[in-house]
Amino acid sequence: MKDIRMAMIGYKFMGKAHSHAYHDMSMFFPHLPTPIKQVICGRTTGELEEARRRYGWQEAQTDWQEVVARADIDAIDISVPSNVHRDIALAAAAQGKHIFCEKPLALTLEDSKAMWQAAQTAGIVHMVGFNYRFAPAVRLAKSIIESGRLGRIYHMRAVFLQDWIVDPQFPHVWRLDKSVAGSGSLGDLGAHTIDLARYLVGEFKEVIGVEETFVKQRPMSESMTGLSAKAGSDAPMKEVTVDDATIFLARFQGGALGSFEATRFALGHRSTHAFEINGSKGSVRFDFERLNELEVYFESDDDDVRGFRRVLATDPAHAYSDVWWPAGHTIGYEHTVVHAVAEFLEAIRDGRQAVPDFGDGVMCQAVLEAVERSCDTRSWVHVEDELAAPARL
Ligand code: SOE
Repeated sequence: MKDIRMAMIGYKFMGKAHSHAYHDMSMFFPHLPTPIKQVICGRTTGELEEARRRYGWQEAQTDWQEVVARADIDAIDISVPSNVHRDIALAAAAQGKHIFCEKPLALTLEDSKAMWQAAQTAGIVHMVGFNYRFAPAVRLAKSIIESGRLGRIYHMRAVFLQDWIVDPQFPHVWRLDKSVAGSGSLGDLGAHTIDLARYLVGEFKEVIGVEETFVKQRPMSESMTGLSAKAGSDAPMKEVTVDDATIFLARFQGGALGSFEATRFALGHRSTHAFEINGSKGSVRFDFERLNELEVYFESDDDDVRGFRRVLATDPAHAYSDVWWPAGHTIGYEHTVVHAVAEFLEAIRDGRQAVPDFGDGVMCQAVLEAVERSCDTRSWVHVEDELAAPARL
Protein backbone atom coordinates (compact mmCIF):
# COMPACT_ATOMS: atom_id res chain seq x y z
CA MET A 1 0.00 0.00 0.00
CA LYS A 2 1.56 3.25 -1.18
CA ASP A 3 2.54 5.83 1.44
CA ILE A 4 0.84 9.24 1.11
CA ARG A 5 3.25 12.16 1.02
CA MET A 6 1.73 15.10 2.83
CA ALA A 7 2.35 18.81 2.66
CA MET A 8 0.71 20.91 5.37
CA ILE A 9 0.11 24.64 4.96
CA GLY A 10 0.03 26.06 8.48
CA TYR A 11 1.80 25.05 11.67
CA LYS A 12 -0.01 26.62 14.61
CA PHE A 13 -2.92 25.12 16.61
CA MET A 14 -4.50 22.93 13.92
CA GLY A 15 -1.10 22.29 12.36
CA LYS A 16 -0.04 20.78 15.68
CA ALA A 17 -3.24 18.71 15.98
CA HIS A 18 -2.94 17.43 12.41
CA SER A 19 0.77 16.67 12.79
CA HIS A 20 -0.08 14.58 15.85
CA ALA A 21 -2.70 12.72 13.82
CA TYR A 22 -0.24 11.95 11.01
CA HIS A 23 2.27 10.84 13.63
CA ASP A 24 -0.20 8.37 15.21
CA MET A 25 -1.43 6.81 11.98
CA SER A 26 1.06 3.99 11.40
CA MET A 27 0.84 2.95 15.07
CA PHE A 28 -2.94 2.91 15.47
CA PHE A 29 -4.20 2.53 11.88
CA PRO A 30 -1.55 0.16 10.41
CA HIS A 31 -4.03 -1.01 7.76
CA LEU A 32 -4.10 2.49 6.24
CA PRO A 33 -1.47 4.17 4.05
CA THR A 34 1.25 5.82 6.13
CA PRO A 35 1.17 9.63 5.80
CA ILE A 36 4.72 10.88 5.24
CA LYS A 37 5.17 14.31 6.86
CA GLN A 38 7.15 15.64 3.91
CA VAL A 39 6.72 19.46 3.94
CA ILE A 40 5.39 21.88 6.53
CA CYS A 41 4.70 25.34 5.14
CA GLY A 42 4.36 28.73 6.79
CA ARG A 43 5.47 32.36 6.69
CA THR A 44 7.65 32.78 9.77
CA THR A 45 10.87 30.82 9.26
CA GLY A 46 11.99 30.70 12.91
CA GLU A 47 8.68 29.38 14.32
CA LEU A 48 8.24 27.22 11.24
CA GLU A 49 11.60 25.48 11.71
CA GLU A 50 10.79 24.87 15.37
CA ALA A 51 7.45 23.31 14.33
CA ARG A 52 9.17 21.21 11.67
CA ARG A 53 11.61 19.87 14.22
CA ARG A 54 9.08 19.26 16.99
CA TYR A 55 6.33 17.82 14.81
CA GLY A 56 8.65 15.63 12.73
CA TRP A 57 8.30 17.09 9.23
CA GLN A 58 11.14 16.51 6.75
CA GLU A 59 11.19 19.97 5.17
CA ALA A 60 10.04 23.50 6.07
CA GLN A 61 9.09 25.77 3.17
CA THR A 62 7.63 29.30 2.97
CA ASP A 63 6.21 29.23 -0.59
CA TRP A 64 2.95 27.24 -0.60
CA GLN A 65 2.48 27.67 -4.37
CA GLU A 66 5.76 25.90 -4.95
CA VAL A 67 4.89 23.13 -2.46
CA VAL A 68 1.46 22.50 -3.96
CA ALA A 69 3.02 22.03 -7.42
CA ARG A 70 5.59 19.43 -6.33
CA ALA A 71 5.34 16.07 -8.07
CA ASP A 72 6.51 14.31 -4.89
CA ILE A 73 3.46 15.50 -2.88
CA ASP A 74 0.21 13.49 -2.94
CA ALA A 75 -2.05 15.47 -0.59
CA ILE A 76 -2.35 18.95 0.87
CA ASP A 77 -3.46 19.73 4.43
CA ILE A 78 -4.86 23.27 4.71
CA SER A 79 -4.48 24.40 8.32
CA VAL A 80 -4.32 28.16 7.93
CA PRO A 81 -7.00 30.85 8.41
CA SER A 82 -10.03 30.81 6.11
CA ASN A 83 -9.02 33.70 3.85
CA VAL A 84 -6.40 31.58 2.05
CA HIS A 85 -8.32 28.30 1.89
CA ARG A 86 -9.71 29.04 -1.57
CA ASP A 87 -6.44 29.94 -3.30
CA ILE A 88 -4.59 26.96 -1.85
CA ALA A 89 -7.43 24.51 -2.58
CA LEU A 90 -7.87 25.68 -6.20
CA ALA A 91 -4.13 25.37 -6.79
CA ALA A 92 -3.98 21.95 -5.11
CA ALA A 93 -6.99 20.65 -7.06
CA ALA A 94 -5.45 21.87 -10.31
CA GLN A 95 -2.37 19.81 -9.45
CA GLY A 96 -4.50 16.74 -8.67
CA LYS A 97 -3.62 16.75 -4.97
CA HIS A 98 -6.07 15.33 -2.44
CA ILE A 99 -7.12 17.99 0.10
CA PHE A 100 -7.88 17.93 3.83
CA CYS A 101 -9.05 21.46 4.69
CA GLU A 102 -9.82 22.94 8.11
CA LYS A 103 -13.22 24.44 8.86
CA PRO A 104 -14.97 26.59 7.94
CA LEU A 105 -14.25 25.60 4.35
CA ALA A 106 -13.89 29.14 3.06
CA LEU A 107 -14.25 32.86 3.74
CA THR A 108 -17.53 32.96 1.81
CA LEU A 109 -20.17 30.67 0.35
CA GLU A 110 -19.06 31.64 -3.16
CA ASP A 111 -15.47 30.67 -2.40
CA SER A 112 -16.62 27.34 -0.95
CA LYS A 113 -18.66 26.59 -4.08
CA ALA A 114 -15.62 27.27 -6.28
CA MET A 115 -13.53 24.93 -4.13
CA TRP A 116 -16.15 22.19 -4.29
CA GLN A 117 -16.45 22.56 -8.07
CA ALA A 118 -12.69 22.45 -8.56
CA ALA A 119 -12.29 19.42 -6.29
CA GLN A 120 -15.02 17.48 -8.09
CA THR A 121 -13.62 18.41 -11.49
CA ALA A 122 -10.15 17.28 -10.42
CA GLY A 123 -11.49 13.95 -9.15
CA ILE A 124 -9.54 14.25 -5.91
CA VAL A 125 -10.48 13.24 -2.36
CA HIS A 126 -11.60 16.39 -0.55
CA MET A 127 -12.51 16.60 3.13
CA VAL A 128 -13.34 19.27 5.74
CA GLY A 129 -11.99 19.00 9.30
CA PHE A 130 -15.30 18.72 11.16
CA ASN A 131 -13.63 16.57 13.81
CA TYR A 132 -16.52 16.29 16.29
CA ARG A 133 -18.33 13.91 13.94
CA PHE A 134 -15.50 11.51 14.80
CA ALA A 135 -16.06 11.37 18.57
CA PRO A 136 -17.27 7.81 19.34
CA ALA A 137 -20.07 9.19 21.52
CA VAL A 138 -21.30 11.32 18.60
CA ARG A 139 -21.17 8.24 16.36
CA LEU A 140 -23.30 6.46 19.01
CA ALA A 141 -25.83 9.32 18.90
CA LYS A 142 -25.94 8.97 15.11
CA SER A 143 -26.52 5.21 15.38
CA ILE A 144 -29.31 5.64 17.94
CA ILE A 145 -31.07 8.26 15.81
CA GLU A 146 -30.66 6.33 12.54
CA SER A 147 -32.02 3.13 14.14
CA GLY A 148 -35.20 4.99 15.08
CA ARG A 149 -34.65 4.60 18.83
CA LEU A 150 -35.37 8.31 19.40
CA GLY A 151 -38.42 8.23 17.16
CA ARG A 152 -39.43 11.45 15.40
CA ILE A 153 -36.94 14.24 16.11
CA TYR A 154 -38.50 17.39 17.57
CA HIS A 155 -35.55 19.42 18.89
CA MET A 156 -31.83 19.99 18.67
CA ARG A 157 -30.26 22.57 20.98
CA ALA A 158 -26.52 23.13 20.74
CA VAL A 159 -23.96 25.46 22.25
CA PHE A 160 -20.30 26.09 21.65
CA LEU A 161 -19.16 28.34 24.49
CA GLN A 162 -15.68 29.78 24.99
CA ASP A 163 -14.34 32.67 27.05
CA TRP A 164 -10.83 33.41 25.80
CA ILE A 165 -11.56 37.02 24.76
CA VAL A 166 -13.76 38.21 27.65
CA ASP A 167 -10.91 40.48 28.79
CA PRO A 168 -11.23 43.67 26.69
CA GLN A 169 -7.42 43.92 26.79
CA PHE A 170 -7.02 40.57 25.03
CA PRO A 171 -5.28 41.55 21.81
CA HIS A 172 -6.81 41.78 18.36
CA VAL A 173 -5.94 38.53 16.54
CA TRP A 174 -6.79 37.11 13.12
CA ARG A 175 -9.90 35.34 14.45
CA LEU A 176 -11.36 38.82 15.13
CA ASP A 177 -10.77 40.09 11.59
CA LYS A 178 -13.59 39.39 9.11
CA SER A 179 -11.23 39.67 6.12
CA VAL A 180 -9.19 36.76 7.52
CA ALA A 181 -11.63 34.61 9.51
CA GLY A 182 -14.88 35.32 7.63
CA SER A 183 -16.82 35.59 10.88
CA GLY A 184 -16.19 35.29 14.60
CA SER A 185 -17.79 32.80 16.97
CA LEU A 186 -20.36 31.89 14.32
CA GLY A 187 -17.93 30.51 11.75
CA ASP A 188 -15.29 29.31 14.18
CA LEU A 189 -17.60 27.56 16.65
CA GLY A 190 -21.05 27.62 15.11
CA ALA A 191 -19.69 25.84 12.04
CA HIS A 192 -19.16 22.77 14.22
CA THR A 193 -22.67 22.77 15.69
CA ILE A 194 -24.17 23.37 12.23
CA ASP A 195 -22.20 20.43 10.84
CA LEU A 196 -23.25 18.15 13.73
CA ALA A 197 -26.88 19.23 13.22
CA ARG A 198 -26.69 18.32 9.51
CA TYR A 199 -24.99 15.01 10.44
CA LEU A 200 -27.45 14.03 13.18
CA VAL A 201 -30.78 15.72 12.39
CA GLY A 202 -30.71 16.73 8.72
CA GLU A 203 -30.70 19.77 6.47
CA PHE A 204 -31.64 23.25 7.67
CA LYS A 205 -34.71 24.86 6.11
CA GLU A 206 -34.61 28.40 7.56
CA VAL A 207 -32.82 30.35 10.27
CA ILE A 208 -33.06 33.61 12.18
CA GLY A 209 -30.25 35.00 14.29
CA VAL A 210 -28.90 37.78 16.45
CA GLU A 211 -25.25 38.66 16.80
CA GLU A 212 -23.23 41.02 18.99
CA THR A 213 -19.70 42.38 19.17
CA PHE A 214 -19.31 43.27 22.84
CA VAL A 215 -15.78 44.70 22.60
CA LYS A 216 -15.48 46.87 19.48
CA GLN A 217 -11.72 47.59 19.55
CA ARG A 218 -8.70 45.77 20.90
CA PRO A 219 -4.92 46.39 21.08
CA MET A 220 -3.14 44.89 18.07
CA SER A 221 -1.36 41.62 18.87
CA GLU A 222 2.33 40.94 18.34
CA SER A 223 2.01 37.15 18.44
CA MET A 224 -0.64 34.44 18.81
CA THR A 225 -0.50 30.71 19.51
CA GLY A 226 -3.61 28.61 19.95
CA LEU A 227 -6.03 30.90 21.77
CA SER A 228 -3.46 33.07 23.56
CA ALA A 229 -1.81 36.25 22.30
CA LYS A 230 0.45 39.13 23.39
CA ALA A 231 0.23 42.86 22.61
CA GLY A 232 2.84 45.56 23.17
CA SER A 233 2.16 48.07 25.98
CA ASP A 234 1.70 50.90 23.44
CA ALA A 235 -0.08 48.77 20.80
CA PRO A 236 -2.48 50.74 18.56
CA MET A 237 -6.14 49.79 18.79
CA LYS A 238 -7.81 47.84 15.97
CA GLU A 239 -11.51 47.44 15.22
CA VAL A 240 -13.09 44.01 15.80
CA THR A 241 -15.01 43.21 12.60
CA VAL A 242 -16.64 39.91 13.58
CA ASP A 243 -19.29 38.67 16.01
CA ASP A 244 -18.26 37.94 19.59
CA ALA A 245 -21.45 35.94 20.00
CA THR A 246 -24.22 34.70 17.69
CA ILE A 247 -27.47 32.99 18.72
CA PHE A 248 -29.88 31.60 16.14
CA LEU A 249 -33.08 29.59 15.80
CA ALA A 250 -33.67 27.06 13.05
CA ARG A 251 -36.33 24.98 11.38
CA PHE A 252 -35.06 21.77 9.83
CA GLN A 253 -36.40 20.41 6.55
CA GLY A 254 -37.68 17.38 8.48
CA GLY A 255 -39.78 19.62 10.75
CA ALA A 256 -37.63 19.71 13.89
CA LEU A 257 -36.77 22.98 15.64
CA GLY A 258 -33.25 24.03 16.62
CA SER A 259 -31.56 26.59 18.87
CA PHE A 260 -27.87 27.33 18.54
CA GLU A 261 -25.45 29.51 20.51
CA ALA A 262 -21.82 30.32 19.72
CA THR A 263 -19.93 32.72 21.92
CA ARG A 264 -16.48 33.62 23.15
CA PHE A 265 -17.90 35.49 26.16
CA ALA A 266 -19.32 32.68 28.30
CA LEU A 267 -16.93 33.16 31.22
CA GLY A 268 -16.00 29.87 32.80
CA HIS A 269 -16.57 27.87 29.64
CA ARG A 270 -13.18 27.17 28.11
CA SER A 271 -14.64 25.10 25.25
CA THR A 272 -18.08 23.77 26.10
CA HIS A 273 -19.41 22.13 22.96
CA ALA A 274 -22.66 20.42 23.85
CA PHE A 275 -25.91 19.34 22.24
CA GLU A 276 -29.16 17.64 23.15
CA ILE A 277 -31.57 16.03 20.70
CA ASN A 278 -35.14 15.21 21.73
CA GLY A 279 -37.37 12.75 19.93
CA SER A 280 -40.77 11.12 20.43
CA LYS A 281 -39.23 8.04 22.05
CA GLY A 282 -36.10 9.38 23.72
CA SER A 283 -33.27 11.93 23.92
CA VAL A 284 -29.48 12.04 23.68
CA ARG A 285 -27.10 14.54 25.24
CA PHE A 286 -23.37 15.12 24.44
CA ASP A 287 -20.82 17.41 26.10
CA PHE A 288 -17.32 17.75 24.65
CA GLU A 289 -15.97 18.25 28.18
CA ARG A 290 -16.97 14.60 28.75
CA LEU A 291 -16.44 13.54 25.15
CA ASN A 292 -16.27 9.79 25.91
CA GLU A 293 -19.82 9.84 27.26
CA LEU A 294 -23.28 10.05 25.76
CA GLU A 295 -26.30 10.55 27.98
CA VAL A 296 -29.35 8.72 26.71
CA TYR A 297 -33.02 8.67 27.76
CA PHE A 298 -35.53 6.14 26.50
CA GLU A 299 -39.22 6.39 27.34
CA SER A 300 -39.39 2.61 26.98
CA ASP A 301 -37.31 2.09 30.15
CA ASP A 302 -39.21 0.75 33.15
CA ASP A 303 -41.07 3.44 35.08
CA ASP A 304 -38.95 3.15 38.21
CA VAL A 305 -35.62 3.51 36.41
CA ARG A 306 -36.59 5.89 33.61
CA GLY A 307 -34.13 8.78 33.35
CA PHE A 308 -31.03 10.01 31.57
CA ARG A 309 -28.22 7.50 31.89
CA ARG A 310 -24.56 7.75 30.93
CA VAL A 311 -23.02 5.48 28.32
CA LEU A 312 -19.23 5.36 28.24
CA ALA A 313 -18.57 5.00 24.49
CA THR A 314 -15.41 2.89 24.80
CA ASP A 315 -16.88 -0.61 24.51
CA PRO A 316 -16.44 -2.90 21.47
CA ALA A 317 -19.91 -1.79 20.35
CA HIS A 318 -18.63 1.76 19.85
CA ALA A 319 -16.78 3.36 16.93
CA TYR A 320 -12.98 3.30 17.04
CA SER A 321 -12.95 1.27 20.30
CA ASP A 322 -10.79 -1.34 18.53
CA VAL A 323 -8.17 1.25 17.64
CA TRP A 324 -7.09 2.48 21.06
CA TRP A 325 -7.37 0.82 24.43
CA PRO A 326 -9.50 -1.73 26.34
CA ALA A 327 -13.05 -0.72 27.33
CA GLY A 328 -13.15 2.12 29.86
CA HIS A 329 -9.82 3.62 28.78
CA THR A 330 -10.88 7.00 27.48
CA ILE A 331 -9.61 9.16 24.62
CA GLY A 332 -9.27 12.91 24.09
CA TYR A 333 -9.83 15.81 21.69
CA GLU A 334 -6.77 14.94 19.63
CA HIS A 335 -8.18 11.47 18.89
CA THR A 336 -11.19 12.96 17.10
CA VAL A 337 -8.68 14.57 14.71
CA VAL A 338 -6.83 11.26 14.34
CA HIS A 339 -10.13 9.60 13.37
CA ALA A 340 -10.86 12.34 10.83
CA VAL A 341 -7.43 11.94 9.26
CA ALA A 342 -7.96 8.16 9.16
CA GLU A 343 -11.16 8.73 7.15
CA PHE A 344 -9.20 10.94 4.74
CA LEU A 345 -6.47 8.34 4.24
CA GLU A 346 -8.92 5.44 3.92
CA ALA A 347 -10.87 7.34 1.26
CA ILE A 348 -7.65 7.87 -0.69
CA ARG A 349 -6.74 4.17 -0.32
CA ASP A 350 -10.17 3.01 -1.44
CA GLY A 351 -10.62 5.57 -4.22
CA ARG A 352 -13.85 6.90 -2.72
CA GLN A 353 -15.02 10.30 -1.49
CA ALA A 354 -14.27 11.15 2.14
CA VAL A 355 -17.07 12.32 4.48
CA PRO A 356 -17.53 15.16 5.35
CA ASP A 357 -16.45 16.55 2.02
CA PHE A 358 -16.36 20.00 0.41
CA GLY A 359 -20.07 19.63 -0.36
CA ASP A 360 -20.70 19.46 3.39
CA GLY A 361 -18.45 22.49 3.70
CA VAL A 362 -20.61 24.37 1.19
CA MET A 363 -23.82 23.48 3.00
CA CYS A 364 -22.31 24.65 6.29
CA GLN A 365 -21.21 27.88 4.62
CA ALA A 366 -24.76 28.40 3.30
CA VAL A 367 -26.19 28.12 6.82
CA LEU A 368 -23.50 30.46 8.17
CA GLU A 369 -24.34 33.08 5.55
CA ALA A 370 -28.08 32.60 6.00
CA VAL A 371 -27.63 33.32 9.72
CA GLU A 372 -25.54 36.39 8.95
CA ARG A 373 -28.11 37.64 6.42
CA SER A 374 -30.91 37.05 8.94
CA CYS A 375 -29.00 39.09 11.54
CA ASP A 376 -28.75 41.96 9.02
CA THR A 377 -32.41 41.78 7.93
CA ARG A 378 -33.83 40.74 11.33
CA SER A 379 -35.97 38.18 9.49
CA TRP A 380 -36.05 34.46 8.68
CA VAL A 381 -33.78 33.38 5.80
CA HIS A 382 -34.29 30.17 3.80
CA VAL A 383 -31.02 28.28 3.40
CA GLU A 384 -31.97 27.14 -0.11
CA ASP A 385 -32.38 30.80 -1.08
CA GLU A 386 -28.97 31.58 0.41
CA LEU A 387 -27.40 28.79 -1.64
CA ALA A 388 -28.82 30.37 -4.78
CA ALA A 389 -28.26 33.97 -3.71
CA PRO A 390 -25.65 36.19 -5.37
CA ALA A 391 -22.40 36.58 -3.45
CA ARG A 392 -22.72 38.72 -0.31
CA LEU A 393 -20.56 41.81 -0.56
C1 SOE B 1 -10.92 28.01 18.54
O1 SOE B 1 -12.09 28.57 18.74
C2 SOE B 1 -11.04 26.53 18.23
O2 SOE B 1 -9.76 26.04 18.12
C3 SOE B 1 -11.74 26.27 16.89
O3 SOE B 1 -11.08 26.94 15.83
C4 SOE B 1 -11.77 24.78 16.66
O4 SOE B 1 -12.39 24.46 15.42
C5 SOE B 1 -12.52 24.11 17.81
O5 SOE B 1 -12.51 22.70 17.63
C6 SOE B 1 -11.90 24.45 19.15
O6 SOE B 1 -11.75 25.88 19.28
